[in-house]
Amino acid sequence: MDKRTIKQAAGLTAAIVISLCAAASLARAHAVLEQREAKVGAGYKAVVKIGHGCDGSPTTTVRVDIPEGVIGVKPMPKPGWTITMQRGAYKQAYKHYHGDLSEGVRQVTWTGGRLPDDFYDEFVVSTYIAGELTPETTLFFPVTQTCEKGELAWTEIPAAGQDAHDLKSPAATLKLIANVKTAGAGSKAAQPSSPIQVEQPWSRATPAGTTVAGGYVKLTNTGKAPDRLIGGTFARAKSVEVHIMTSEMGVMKMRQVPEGVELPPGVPVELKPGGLHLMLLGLSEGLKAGETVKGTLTFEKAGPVDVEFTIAPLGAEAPSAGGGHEGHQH
Ligand SMILES: [Cu+2]
Repeated sequence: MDKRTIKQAAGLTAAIVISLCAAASLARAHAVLEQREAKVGAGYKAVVKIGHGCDGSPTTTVRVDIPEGVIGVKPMPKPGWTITMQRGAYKQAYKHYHGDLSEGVRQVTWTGGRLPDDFYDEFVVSTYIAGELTPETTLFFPVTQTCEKGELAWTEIPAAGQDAHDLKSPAATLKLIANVKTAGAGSKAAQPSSPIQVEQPWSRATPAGTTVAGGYVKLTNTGKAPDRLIGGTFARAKSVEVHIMTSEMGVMKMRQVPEGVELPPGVPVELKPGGLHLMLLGLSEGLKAGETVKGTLTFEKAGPVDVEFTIAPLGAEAPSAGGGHEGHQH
């Protein structure tokens, strides 16, 4: 809010002051991305919108920092502006169309132009959102706008648990979403007609203080095309991962299977203790035998399917279907 607005607002009631502030912050809109949602493992055209100068002064430089995991960066040439790119190493290698990338463009700067305060412009970069990034997380694109007089740094990134709305000059945000292909005809009605047959998802009662549990289920792909179990949700868990237990030199080891579980047509696949399983991570409260907990299973093609996990007794090797199987407990 500029000084003039503060003076005007000073004599008014609190309610009006609040609405003036809202209007003022809208007028001084943040540097934002046109498209604020992007799929992981897919191309993304980042369009940075600059809607005003620095307190009336024309914009002469726009600099965008490229977040980790945004790869294959290529700015679109912009008449009247000179584009410079700073390259650097990524924290890890990312899969891209032509093989792994471990370095690339980390910053793009447009200079030499002049964008008067009364005009609006877009600064465009073609990118690819690495498939290794996690859906339902947010990426931050810090944008620095230099003007003939002054500078605006839209570079604030919220700390864990902080609301981005509380920041004075937040970086542009991009929400990541899962790259789930729509399941054939009538995607809304996909669930009842999902070709994946789901048999009794279950988990086990957890000892006191445990915050992880295994999730098990038998899946049969009754469709004609292969599909893949890529994850899911569990009402009482922070996140769900696909894991496998393997015996290496007689020692049981567990590792994540980021590519998920292949479901070839017609072949039943069982997630069970000691093998493939869902890892239910960050449980908000323990699981008790006899409970049911809601969740979803997410398939690459069939999409998300709502399920209910039944909780079997501690140490059970199979779901307690109908309650008659207690004798199998070890
Ligand atoms: Cu596990």
